[in-house]
Amino acid sequence: MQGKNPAELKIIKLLKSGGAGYISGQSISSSLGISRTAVWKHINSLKEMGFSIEASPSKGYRLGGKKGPFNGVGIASMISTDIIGKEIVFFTSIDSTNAKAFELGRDGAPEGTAVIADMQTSGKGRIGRKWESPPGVNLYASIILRPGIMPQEAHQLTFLLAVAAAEAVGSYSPKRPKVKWPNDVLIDSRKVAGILMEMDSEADRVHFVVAGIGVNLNIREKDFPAYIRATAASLRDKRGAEIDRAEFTRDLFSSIEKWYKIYLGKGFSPVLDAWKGYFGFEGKPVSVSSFNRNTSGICMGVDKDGALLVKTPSGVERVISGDVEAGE
Ligand code: BT5
Repeated sequence: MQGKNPAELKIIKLLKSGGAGYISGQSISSSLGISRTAVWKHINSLKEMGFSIEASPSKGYRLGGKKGPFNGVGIASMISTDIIGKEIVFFTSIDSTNAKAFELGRDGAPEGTAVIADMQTSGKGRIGRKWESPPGVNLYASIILRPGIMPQEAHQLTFLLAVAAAEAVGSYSPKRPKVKWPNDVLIDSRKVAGILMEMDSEADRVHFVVAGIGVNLNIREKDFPAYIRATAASLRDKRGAEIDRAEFTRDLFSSIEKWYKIYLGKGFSPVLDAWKGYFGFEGKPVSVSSFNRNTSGICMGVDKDGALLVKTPSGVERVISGDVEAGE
């Protein structure tokens, strides 16, 4: 884990607030209540992290034009939300951000704590599947939520995350993304983001939910492992330009927070309505595999709880979990 250094984050925020102007070492030292030498040391460590900071002996310090690094301080200095990502726990490498967030959740980490990693060695998909998580290119994030809901309502947060992810992806994509029931964000029918919700609960109460999200930001499609090359998409390739990962994280977290506040205030229905606006399967033939069952038919949309409705020769079936494929 990268050491959290509140002084460094404060210095970056001060420099950002100064815009193109210089801020004197003296004013940084007095607003943080630390010595000028300590300021100088922090500035050096920020430079080592990859921040471009210009120093002038007479005027002080200011931020250079280069974008900040993708690390705990770099991301935290961008975040403008009240809840989501208020606390950022960053790793250059970890097995799974979901596993770590679960551990932190059990230890009582506050709502909104976000675990983010540059790479994952055992990134998880649903039901024991794998999430490809190479370094230096994508976003892998897990957020702890404590919404005070019943376990049977927790799946609603998957829809919430999918809406927020589609919204954030959409603001970088020339094409409007679609959502695949229940948890994928697609561009041109290929998966650009996946969501994994895990919860800690007792019979009638959710203690916390870990909302995990992986977004293929700057990976090149040719670099995907062969088994997903035909089904995965990269936002970089769709957009034709690099995406700043810290900026994307800021935008994603703002969207999640916006929808989370709507959900807490007004319930699931506005979230589901927004989700339907991204859903591309209604009226189309689908085939859904869940556990030991396959259901094929025409997709009739989703009901008020988010269950998938599939019209089959024997009637309309209600599917509550599984994987959807476009059918014949
Ligand atoms: C998901 O599962 O889509 C959930 C993915 C959640 C990943 C995030 S990253 C941060 C957090 N920490 C974790 O450990 N996980 C979460 P599922 O619907 O089961 O899809 C998994 C399937 O997608 C795999 O079996 C592959 O076929 C495919 N896949 C794997 N990596 C991919 C990638 N990077 N891009 C697109 N498809 C991928």
